[in-house]
Amino acid sequence: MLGNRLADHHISLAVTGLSKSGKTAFITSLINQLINARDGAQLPFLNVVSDNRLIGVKREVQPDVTVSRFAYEQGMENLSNIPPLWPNSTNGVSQVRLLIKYKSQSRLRRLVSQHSTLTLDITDYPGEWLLDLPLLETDYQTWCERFWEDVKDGDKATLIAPFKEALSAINLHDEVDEMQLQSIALRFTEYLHACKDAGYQLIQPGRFVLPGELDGAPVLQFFPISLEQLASTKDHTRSISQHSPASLLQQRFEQYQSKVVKPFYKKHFKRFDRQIILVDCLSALNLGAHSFNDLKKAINWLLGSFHYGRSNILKRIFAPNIDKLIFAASKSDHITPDQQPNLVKLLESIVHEARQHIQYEGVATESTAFSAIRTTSVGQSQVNGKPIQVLSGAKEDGSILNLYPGDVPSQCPEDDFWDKQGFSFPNFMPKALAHDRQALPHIRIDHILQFVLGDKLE
Ligand SMILES: Nc1nc2c(ncn2[C@@H]2O[C@H](COP(=O)(O)OP(=O)(O)OP(=O)(O)O)[C@@H](O)[C@H]2O)c(=O)[nH]1
Ligand SMILES: [Mg+2]
Repeated sequence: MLGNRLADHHISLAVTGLSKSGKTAFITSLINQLINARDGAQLPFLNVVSDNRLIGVKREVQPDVTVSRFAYEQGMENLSNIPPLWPNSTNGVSQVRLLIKYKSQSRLRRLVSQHSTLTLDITDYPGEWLLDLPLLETDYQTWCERFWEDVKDGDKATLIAPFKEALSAINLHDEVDEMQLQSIALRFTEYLHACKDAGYQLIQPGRFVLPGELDGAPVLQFFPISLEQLASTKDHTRSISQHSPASLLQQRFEQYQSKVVKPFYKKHFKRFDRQIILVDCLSALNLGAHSFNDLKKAINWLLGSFHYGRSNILKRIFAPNIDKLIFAASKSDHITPDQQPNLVKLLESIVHEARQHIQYEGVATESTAFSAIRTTSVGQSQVNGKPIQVLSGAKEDGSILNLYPGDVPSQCPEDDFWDKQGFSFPNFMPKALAHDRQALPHIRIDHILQFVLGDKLE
C-alpha cells in the first residue's frame, strides 16, 4: 500500500482566468504537449522530458462522471481544419484527467516500483462565472453600492442609461409586480452584454451573460437598485413589506448566492494543489484604457477574494491547499520577443498586491508570459536604418500580415500612454497543422509545466 502511494500521486491544477483569457487554449495545448512529449513537442525546460525519463502520457476517465469530458479532440479538430479555427468557446464545465508515467529519480520510489505515475486533473469552465466568486462575500446592499461606484467610469456611464431609466419606474414600497421586475432585469442583462461587447472585463453577475441551463429562471431576475432607492428602504418611517420589490430583489440576490454560485464552487473548486492564473494583458492593451483599467479592477477583486489562508467563507469552500501558483500573461505571440520581459513586468504590476498576500501565506509564486498556441513568426525589418523585430501572422480572412504591434509598457500605463502610443494587432488565426495528432507550436508552456509539475515528476 505504501509502495503504491509512493509510486502514484496526484495533482489537481486550477486554471483560473477571466473570460477569453485563454484557459481552453491553454488546457488543449497542455494535453497536446504532454501527449506528444516524446514525439515532436518542444519542451526543453521540462526536466522529465529533457532527462529522458518520461515514459508516456494518456488520458483516463475523469473523476466526476456527471460533468462533460473536456473537448480536446474537438479542439484539435478545429485546429487541423482548413483554415484552422480556435477551439470553441466554453459554455459549461468539463474535466480532463491525464496519467503521466515516468521514471523517478528518487531511489526510494525506484525501490518500490520501476515506474511512477502522476495523475493530473484539470477542470475547464466559462471565465464569466469566475467573477461571481467575490459575490459570496457581499450582501445585496454592498453589491448595489459597489455597482454604482463602478459605473461612474467612462463609457459605462453612457451604457447604463436605458437600465437607469427602467429602474426609475419602480416603486419599492408597492406590491411586487413580477413582470415589471422581469423587464427591468432584462434591461440590466442588456447593459452587462453591452459592457462585454465594449471590451469591459468586470461583468457581474456572470450567469447573466452566460446563463447555461438557467436561461429565463427567476434566480437570474434581479438587479441593483439605485443609491436613492437604497436609502429609501432604510427610511424607518415607511415600512417595507415582505412582498415589496426591494425584499424580493434581496431574496433573489441571496438565492443566486446560495443556489447558483455556492454549488458551482463547492462542486468544482473544492481542492486544488497548484494554480495558474491567466491574464490577457495584451488584448486589454489592444482594446484601450477602459478595458485595461477594468481588467486590473476585475483581477484584483478576484484575487482579493481568494485570501489564501484567511479564514472566511471562501476559505471554507475552497479549503485551498495550494503550495505553488503561477501568474501567466497569455497570448504572448502577439508581441515581438524583445517585448516579452516588459509583458512580465506589466503583469507583475497588475497583480503586485495580491501576490504579496499570497506569498505571505507561504505559497511559492512565479510570473511568466506564454502562448498556448503560437500563431506568429518573428522576422526582421528596418526603421530609420535600424533593424527591428516584426511579426508575421494570418488574419481571420487568411491574408498574411507583417507588423510591429507596439511597445509593451513595463507597468500599468498612465493616461498619456493611450494618446501618445498606439498598440494594435488583429486576432491572428492558428497556423495550419499537418494532422490532429501533431504537437502545437507554443511559447514557454514548458516553463509553466516545469513550475507546476516539475517537482512531482522528480
Ligand atoms: N494569438 C493567440 N491567441 C490566443 C491564444 N490563446 C487564446 N487565444 C485567443 O483567445 C481566444 C479565447 O481563448 P480561450 O482559450 O477560448 O479563452 P477562455 O479563457 O477559455 O475563454 P472562456 O471559456 O470564454 O472563459 C481564442 O479564441 C483565441 O482567439 C494564444 O496562445 N495565442
Ligand atoms: Mg474556455
